[in-house]
Amino acid sequence: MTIKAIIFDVDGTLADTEDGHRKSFNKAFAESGLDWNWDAALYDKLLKVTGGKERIKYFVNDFLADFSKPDGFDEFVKNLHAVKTQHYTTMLGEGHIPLRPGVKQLIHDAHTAGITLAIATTTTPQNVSALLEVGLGKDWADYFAANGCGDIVPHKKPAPDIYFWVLEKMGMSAADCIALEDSENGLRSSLAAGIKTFVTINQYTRNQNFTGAAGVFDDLSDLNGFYLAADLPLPKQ
Ligand code: XBP
Ligand code: MG
Repeated sequence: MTIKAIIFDVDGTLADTEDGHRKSFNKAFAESGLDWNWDAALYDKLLKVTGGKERIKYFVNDFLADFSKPDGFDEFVKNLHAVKTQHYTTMLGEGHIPLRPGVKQLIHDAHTAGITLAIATTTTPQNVSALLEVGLGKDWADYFAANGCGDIVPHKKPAPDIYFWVLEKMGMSAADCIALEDSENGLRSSLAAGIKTFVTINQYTRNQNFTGAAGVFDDLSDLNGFYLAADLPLPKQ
């Protein structure tokens, strides 16, 4: 079967972003007068829940027994998260988070070969723009036939909703595509949509369960090895 499309997760897959997210959450907490601090060990646990707003709610509900929620808690979380997004996109705009090895080359090679590209992420659309504007240039969106982000679907990963949304947008079936993910939640999402999935691990996800993945790699620095494993007819250019 010829692969017609590659669907990319963003956080952890295109770039090692999670510590940037974590620091931006902490800046937003401090700026809002909250004494919350998410260190790497705690953040590792909080990553069980995808989506920044959902993650804040998970923290409050499961880790902060004594916190009395303000009236309009949803609005409170939304505002806190907007401050976080502001810090995070500023950090990206300053070029602090590069694309992972091989990612840019893969996108160029696949695009040149006429393979359709798409994004399926739980993160906020502004975050994707800020990351890829720096990583791929201001015309980054021209590479992607579908850009599935954040709140566009009701249920975030590990639910398959975002992948179904992207498949529909591309007008393709799951069998035409492969997905690239970095986490167990992401893998569950793409597999539940019926998409063959390859995983590149990172610091936060290396010990997760990747049963069902078509292949697990440290990263894409050996791009030709990945093309071979994924059966992609791409010469490294
Ligand atoms: C990773 C996530 C995201 C980010 C935070 O998603 O779980 O929630 O940590 O993003 P993916 P927001 O790997 O699917 O891209 O704060 O913008 O929600
Ligand atoms: Mg991810």
